[in-house]
Amino acid sequence: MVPLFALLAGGDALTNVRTWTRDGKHPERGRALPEAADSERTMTTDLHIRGLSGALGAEISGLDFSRPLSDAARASLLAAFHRYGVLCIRDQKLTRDSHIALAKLFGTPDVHPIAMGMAEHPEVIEVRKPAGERASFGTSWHSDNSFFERPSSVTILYGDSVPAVGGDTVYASMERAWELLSEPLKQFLMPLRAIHSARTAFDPRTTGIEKYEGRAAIQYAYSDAIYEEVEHPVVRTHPVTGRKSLYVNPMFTQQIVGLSKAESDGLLAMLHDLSTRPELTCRLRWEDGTVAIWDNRWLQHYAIDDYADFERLMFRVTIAGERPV
Ligand SMILES: O=C(O)CCC(=O)C(=O)O
Ligand SMILES: [Fe+2]
Repeated sequence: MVPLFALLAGGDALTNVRTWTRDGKHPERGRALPEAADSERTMTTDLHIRGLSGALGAEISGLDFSRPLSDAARASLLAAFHRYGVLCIRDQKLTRDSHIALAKLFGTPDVHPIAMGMAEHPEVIEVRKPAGERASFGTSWHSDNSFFERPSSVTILYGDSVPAVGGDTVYASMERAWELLSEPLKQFLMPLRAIHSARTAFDPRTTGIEKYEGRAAIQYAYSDAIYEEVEHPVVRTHPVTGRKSLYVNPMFTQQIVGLSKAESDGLLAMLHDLSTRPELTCRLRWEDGTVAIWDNRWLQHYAIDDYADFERLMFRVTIAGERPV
């Protein structure tokens, strides 16, 4: 695994993020996910952290990704990442190289088999949405690349130039979704596996042939990868935190193995409704220079397509993950 994650494996690194209430008392809430004090300003050794919602997500200040991070800043960043799931860091100026260097804190960058990387930087996907067009990249609920045998663990997305309003990204906690299920349903889901494939999202007949013919701002490569199928557990355990989460998403999960199509469709639809309730979400508003870092192993996200008149340019790197278990 990634050596830096090993820092956290001992379980102590979360103590780098010290959360204090306004009256200076440490709130002992007895649960692993964001504490209720998230709505307040919280302090770490190096960073200021502000929760984005009661469920997940935090905005962090005190970091400059154009220079190497100190060991303490790196440990605090990783600790906050595992606690909040999605981190929002503003006012950064990332080059493609510094973006890749930042991504490497989390592991080895993927080279996507379908969405083409940049000529000089194959690990970086330029996500450009021209003015006057609808957005199409990530515009429904999903966990990045869950159709890979080893789905992307982490995504690092950089907002280069974004509209003044619109184009937010919404995240949902699939750990909270799992925690909220009844015991009988948990027991039923625990041993199940599901088939994931890129075919509905990337089939040129649904996603548009022009992306495969170099006639669109975003470029896709046509290959068998679009139609391959992989099986993953419906409930997975996070390799670093040990916490469980639901691991199905409407973009890539095709069917639960062993159930009829009708049973699977019904069950997936119900799980999807439960796991994207507003109470389980947070919403990230982009500015030029915002970096978002999120964990695909316990989050889903949705890129909101509400800025047709405006251009939006993002750069994206994902990290090769592990086989879900
Ligand atoms: O453009 C966005 O806000 C997110 C798009 C997306 O789903 C991704 O980069 O993985
Ligand atoms: Fe995505």
